[in-house]
Amino acid sequence: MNFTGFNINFLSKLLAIPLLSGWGYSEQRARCLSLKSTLVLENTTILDVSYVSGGSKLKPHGDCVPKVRKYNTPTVATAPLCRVQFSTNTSDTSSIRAEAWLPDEWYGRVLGIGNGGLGGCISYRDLDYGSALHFATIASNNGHDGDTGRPFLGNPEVLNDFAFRSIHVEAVIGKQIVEAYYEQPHDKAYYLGCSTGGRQGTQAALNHPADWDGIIAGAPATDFNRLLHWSGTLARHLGAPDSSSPSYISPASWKLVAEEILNQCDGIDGVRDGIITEPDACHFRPEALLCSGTNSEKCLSIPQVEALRKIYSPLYENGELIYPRFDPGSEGIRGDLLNGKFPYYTEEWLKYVVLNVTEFDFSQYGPEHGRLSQELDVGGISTFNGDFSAFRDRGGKFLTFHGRVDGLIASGNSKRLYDLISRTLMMPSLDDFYRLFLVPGMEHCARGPGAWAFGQHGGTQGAHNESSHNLLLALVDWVEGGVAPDTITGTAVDGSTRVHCRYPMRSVWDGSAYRCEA
Ligand SMILES: *[C@@H]1O[C@H](CO)[C@@H](O)[C@H](O)[C@H]1NC(C)=O
Ligand SMILES: *[C@@H]1O[C@H](CO)[C@@H](O)[C@H](O)[C@H]1NC(C)=O
Ligand SMILES: *[C@@H]1O[C@H](CO)[C@@H](O)[C@H](O)[C@H]1NC(C)=O
Ligand SMILES: *[C@@H]1O[C@H](CO)[C@@H](O)[C@H](O)[C@H]1NC(C)=O
Ligand SMILES: [Ca+2]
Repeated sequence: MNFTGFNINFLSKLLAIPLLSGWGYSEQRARCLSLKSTLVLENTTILDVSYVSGGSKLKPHGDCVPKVRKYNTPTVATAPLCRVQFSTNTSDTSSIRAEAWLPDEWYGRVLGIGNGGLGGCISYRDLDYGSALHFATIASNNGHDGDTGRPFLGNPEVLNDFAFRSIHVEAVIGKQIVEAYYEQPHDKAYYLGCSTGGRQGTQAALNHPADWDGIIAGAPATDFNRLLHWSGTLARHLGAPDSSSPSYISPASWKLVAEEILNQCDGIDGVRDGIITEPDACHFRPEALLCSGTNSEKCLSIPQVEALRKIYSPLYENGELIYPRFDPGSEGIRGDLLNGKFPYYTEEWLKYVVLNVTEFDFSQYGPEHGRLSQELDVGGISTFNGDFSAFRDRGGKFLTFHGRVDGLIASGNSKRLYDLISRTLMMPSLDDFYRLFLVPGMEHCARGPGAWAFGQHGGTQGAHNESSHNLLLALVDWVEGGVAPDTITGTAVDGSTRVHCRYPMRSVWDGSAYRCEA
């Protein structure tokens, strides 16, 4: 066994749990393959079972061709493991396709994996990540293949899988597969997801509080209907889908805007490093870019400046806050909120789920569509409810994080959810069971100029298998050792690190380093 790099808490817990030590290779392989005929689970068909030696290249489940994410590129299973592919009927008209990766060296832990966007795609990257860290890891296709909303049209049960059911099936069926294979029940169950996966994790804590002992819900797409409406509205401010609109802002002009925002706000935190630690302290004045004479590429027109004012303000309709503002500093994002197109996810959702049509003219998009989406709340997708009492009372632990240059989901929404839970449970601090880390310079779930890598998904653990630098290991320490993470240290692309603070603490530069202050 190779424990190099694990911190002491994690290690000592590992040693307490029996492994499959008694089995030799051929015995283990035979045991694995026998699952094909011996596993009998409710509503479930075992599609394939294979024993995989460490470092093997695997063929992903075939027909998932996501538009945005490339989850199903051929993947490597780092750990030797038993791979179980299965399908579970969730109703007469819906089913979930999933995989369980059961490592030879198992420490009693189950890990459920979330999805992204409107997917639709099994995250092989995270199956590998979890199983390499000795979790029996389960991931699913969220009830449909691909990253479009088309499968939802006329299929409310498929939508229900996406909205709340697939992660529950991972928990229920996954735990049974684990127990059958290892001949003993699991000890603790964890969940890991970001974006839609963050919403799924939040939904799980609210609706199936017994499923997971610890949940990581990154950059969660909570208040989902309003999130999509906000995205559509931002795009409309820029004239989308008409890129010849006078308020359209070209990529070159966005560069100007980004530079001017840094010019005005980078120094507020005490360091001009290209990162705005607290975007909420940045009161960007776009009129600084207003053309004085004739329009040119180096300045902005009045309609453009007006669009920017709206984008960098919270969205209110009829006096009601719909969604927090776009974080200044997030202009460099990939994704289609600001590029003059109508945002893909809002488009798919409105057509296939809200209006139940295949065509829609998005130049007609307006507040009434946001209201309709919110009123129907199909599948209970909104996931914006502060009542975490059942999850808290059973001892569940919840970790969430949000990048401050997330150009798809405003980080202010995670503060807003924290405050909603706090008010609902009448707990001024949620520290006992719920911690939110705000991450300066982090884009959506990963990337960006900040120190954004902290084990939030496969490929982000770098050289740091320690709970101080890895959120998943930190969660294990919290659930099993009672040691809650006060901070999390992220690693940037250049290898530098930064300590991230839990809300509502602030990250303050003291002249030589960032510290967290109340
Ligand atoms: C951390 O864990 C991963 C996955 O098990 C492994 O590939 C990597 O070598 C480990 N790194 C260290 C420093 O132990
Ligand atoms: C799942 O549903 C399909 C189609 O309705 C059916 O053919 C199959 O027998 C079901 N499987 C199980 C295990 O219930
Ligand atoms: C099996 O399917 C039935 C009907 O479709 C459903 O009520 C039940 O909850 C399902 N069981 C599991 C474990 O998903
Ligand atoms: C579209 O279909 C869903 C069921 O999938 C339904 O809840 C919703 O009310 C429908 N929308 C309209 C505008 O009828
Ligand atoms: Ca700065």
